[in-house]
Amino acid sequence: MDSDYRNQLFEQAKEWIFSAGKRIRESMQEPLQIETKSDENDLVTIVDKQTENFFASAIRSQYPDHGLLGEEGYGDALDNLDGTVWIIDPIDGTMNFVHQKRNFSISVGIYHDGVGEIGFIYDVMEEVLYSAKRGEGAYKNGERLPKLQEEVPLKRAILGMNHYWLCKNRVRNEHVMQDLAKTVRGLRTYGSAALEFAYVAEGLLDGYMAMSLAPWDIAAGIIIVHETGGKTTDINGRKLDLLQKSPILTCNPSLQKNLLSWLDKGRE
Ligand code: 2AM
Ligand code: CA
Repeated sequence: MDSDYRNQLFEQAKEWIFSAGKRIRESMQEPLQIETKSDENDLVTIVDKQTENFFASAIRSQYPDHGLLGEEGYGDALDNLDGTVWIIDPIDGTMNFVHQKRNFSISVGIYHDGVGEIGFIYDVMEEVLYSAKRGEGAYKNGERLPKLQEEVPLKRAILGMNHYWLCKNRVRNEHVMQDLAKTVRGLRTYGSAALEFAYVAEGLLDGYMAMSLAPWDIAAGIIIVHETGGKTTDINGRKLDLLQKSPILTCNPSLQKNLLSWLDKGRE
């Protein structure tokens, strides 16, 4: 992708994200209409839908040849990532949005022929914007994030994961995962995968693992983490397919081998 064009896309996407964030904050003055999707804990609100619709209309009018993958159904049914494709989660962390009114984000990844070019993760309530362009580093509110250069021993690592790993589950043996939890310094569960990726990029978390994430949960995060030197794969160490859900591990580069070997040990 031509660099002037990429810069123009970056500025345009940033403007839309700030505008969407402002609308979301304003909408929180009104009572929320909450619906459920795949199960009773899978929440969606009118605000998720309005926000995705806002992006979809803006992209279609400004960039009619671009594709869009989105969580709430305003996107295109794509079976490949040819051309320029926006991968958007209008609200990542909807449960936090509904219950806590904080700790949720807008996640926007822009890919060209399958390569991540631009990533944005916007913490809407804190008004913190994480951003990256491929090959140009990652930024937090315009300030460059340092590379993840320091080696982190597992026993000093803070790991993002949720309780499902520690209970009997279909992905990995819970006893092995409990041993991992006891080995690291601490665990955190924030409830917005995109923000958890941003925290890995920032070094607030040394790793984050999730059992099943959709393309829009991770598209921006992969790019931002990559730009600080972090590594993202599925939990078997394989490259991610951004057209389907995957179990993922994103982490400080010094921990990747070790965490993947724990995940390997945890195979039933
Ligand atoms: P969401 O809020 O956009 O639904 C919660 O731990 C994280 O997992 C959030 O990023 C949440 O995104 C995501 N998540 C929740 N349910 C999911 C599902 N059924 N498939 C994929 N990701 C999901
Ligand atoms: Ca969402």
